[in-house]
Amino acid sequence: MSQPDHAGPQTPDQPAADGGRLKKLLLVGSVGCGKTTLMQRLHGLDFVYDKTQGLEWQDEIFDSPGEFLELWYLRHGLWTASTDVDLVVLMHAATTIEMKIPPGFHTYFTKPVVGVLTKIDIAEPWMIVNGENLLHMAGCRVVHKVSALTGQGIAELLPDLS
Ligand SMILES: Nc1nc2c(ncn2[C@@H]2O[C@H](COP(=O)(O)OP(=O)(O)O)[C@@H](O)[C@H]2O)c(=O)[nH]1
Ligand SMILES: [Mg+2]
Repeated sequence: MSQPDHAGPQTPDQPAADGGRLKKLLLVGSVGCGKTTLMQRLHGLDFVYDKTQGLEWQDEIFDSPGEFLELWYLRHGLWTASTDVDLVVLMHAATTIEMKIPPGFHTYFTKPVVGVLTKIDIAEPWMIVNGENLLHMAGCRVVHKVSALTGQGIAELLPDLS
């Protein structure tokens, strides 16, 4: 897969979270929805595209490969990882129209979930409504709309992650 034009290194232009304030998080979402980029944003790291190959963690954030969600036979890896966190962050890219997270998926976990809709900087308004609905169907009562790249919506997200 070729690297996208905007692949790093590129330093976030807004202050990121103080990693110490974050709950222990597990980022869950399909391939390319923006999990690793969000983690880099939250840690204030350079944006460097790097396909997540396995469960990776940095400070308080567990980053999972999208395949753990998309391939049912790998899904148990998400459940196992979730036992070690405070909060599961279910993520979906607004630019992805189809449902990637099964309806009611929050019941798979014994931990609270929060929804994060990414890529709102490049999505049409109807895509944002669609993505929000998909995350609500997945069981997220609260859905935050963000762009990990521009930082839009991150300040509003932080209190729910802290
Ligand atoms: N425009 C835009 N691109 C994003 C955003 N988040 C991630 N990306 C891009 O989407 C691609 C996949 O992101 P990545 O974080 O690796 O996805 P992951 O597979 O869920 O970890 C990369 O090229 C990112 O730069 C966002 O909020 N807005
Ligand atoms: Mg990744």
